[in-house]
Amino acid sequence: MVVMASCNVQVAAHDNALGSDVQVDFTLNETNYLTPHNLTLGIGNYRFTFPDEDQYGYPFAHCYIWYSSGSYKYIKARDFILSITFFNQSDDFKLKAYYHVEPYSDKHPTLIYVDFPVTPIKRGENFSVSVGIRNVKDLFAWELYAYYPKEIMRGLLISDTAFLNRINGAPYIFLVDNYGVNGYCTYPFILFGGNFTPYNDYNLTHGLIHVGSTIINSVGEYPGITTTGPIVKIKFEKQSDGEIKFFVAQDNSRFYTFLLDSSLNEIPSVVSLVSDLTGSQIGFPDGKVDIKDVAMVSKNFGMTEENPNWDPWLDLTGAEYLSHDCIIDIKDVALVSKNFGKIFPK
Ligand SMILES: [Ca+2]
Repeated sequence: MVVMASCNVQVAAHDNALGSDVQVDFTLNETNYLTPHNLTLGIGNYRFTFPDEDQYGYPFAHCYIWYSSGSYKYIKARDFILSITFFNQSDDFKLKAYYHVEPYSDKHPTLIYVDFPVTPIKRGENFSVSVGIRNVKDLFAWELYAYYPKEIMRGLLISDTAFLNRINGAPYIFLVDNYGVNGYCTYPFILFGGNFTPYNDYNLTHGLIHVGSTIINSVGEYPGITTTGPIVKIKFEKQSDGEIKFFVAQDNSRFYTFLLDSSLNEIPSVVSLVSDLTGSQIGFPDGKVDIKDVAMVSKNFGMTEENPNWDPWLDLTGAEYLSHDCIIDIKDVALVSKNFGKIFPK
């Protein structure tokens, strides 16, 4: 390793709504600068602060450090301390703040995904099934209607993920159908701890999950959201041998799963597995995870949101499971690969 006493740093900002770099005022150790700005930094601690919005009013999303070695580091905060140590970071790098990163592409449908455990579950073990949404725009409310075979799996807990609250901090309500008695609800969402019991005895063969959630608007202050992630998690116990199944009721039934935009129109969606990215129609899930899905991620390996062909549909996961970190790397390839061979509905 080449040991250096200092490194060259370029500090920049990028707006992906505009597709170009932008000027923002940032602070380094209480001194103000304007991007782009070049620095020479020695060993030490440096406090960087980037503004909430860029000059066009687009919100801060995250920072990346791009090392000249080709490695990178994701930083979620706009205010952080960067420590430069002699032996492992004395390498030139670019520190970049990104604005307006919306995980949405109109080349793909909105996906309601079901995320099953990747490894086999033994009788007596607990496991979770998550239902989430990818590639949605202006989501204001959602409702899930789903069934599971009660002899094989017993529902233990329904957990609210506070999905509609996560972008604008909007007040919202999370409702659980108490199956003809009274609905349970959370408002604010910690009122009942956000955990509920599933209805295991819906009929002779199946248990039922019927939950919904909506933003509570206040004179236009809280619009619909554009994001990705789990909307609800359900914990089960495996009760007998047999395959785990989870059926999401779709729009051919009386009760069904749907999404609403902020004009209260239904948002067209498809239901499949989290790793189902494509099929015979490119970019449209086909209910199975095969080499088409793996190839689609692999073809875009290394791409970031600065690339003009950036496709957020392929950004499945990050340091945190299913987080949107704006780079297609080995974590994304690994997630699809782990689900290779899975089909939906299963
Ligand atoms: Ca597929």
